[in-house]
Amino acid sequence: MEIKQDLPKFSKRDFDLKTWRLQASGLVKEPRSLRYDDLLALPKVSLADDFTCLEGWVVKDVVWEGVKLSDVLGLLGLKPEGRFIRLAGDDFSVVLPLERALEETTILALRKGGVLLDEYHGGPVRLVLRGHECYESVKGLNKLRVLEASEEGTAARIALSRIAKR
Ligand SMILES: Nc1nc2c(c(=O)[nH]1)N[C@H]1C(S)=C(S)[C@@H](COP(=O)(O)O)O[C@H]1N2
Ligand SMILES: [Mo]
Repeated sequence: MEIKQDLPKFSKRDFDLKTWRLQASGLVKEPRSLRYDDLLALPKVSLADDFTCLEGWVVKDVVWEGVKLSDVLGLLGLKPEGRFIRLAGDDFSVVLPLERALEETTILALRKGGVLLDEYHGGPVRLVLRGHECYESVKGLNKLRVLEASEEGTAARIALSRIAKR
């Protein structure tokens, strides 16, 4: 396993914090778009973990800071029928059971290594969870949808097809 000093830069996704929104839909009491400032108003948490990609590299002890997904869902209110959640960027999505989404260590990261997430590392908001698969760390997260039944996200397929091409 190759040890990298920092997460590699794969692609650039531009964003503007003033117009950025996290669109929330599905089984929430108050479906609405959250602004970056709504996230900044929540309590900050941090999480340190090795980041291991299935393609065979690891970055040791990446320190993420952000807000708990459970606090974000607290702003929206969950309907009792909700069992799963889809978390997505423009082109990439994962579906998690709500129990996993509500864990203390499931965060929407805003910073990595003390620095605001930039357009190369999935800014402004990136999903990070304890013990995740690399592809579960959705970069450029801007949509969430609470679901009654599970469905397939695109993340695993996209990430695994990259490996198959190598
Ligand atoms: N939106 C989006 N997020 C993504 C991916 C992607 O292709 N698109 N790839 C995932 C995979 S497989 C890895 S290893 C990491 C890479 O993170 P990095 O670009 O910060 O190095 O992002 C994850 N999140
Ligand atoms: Mo990966």
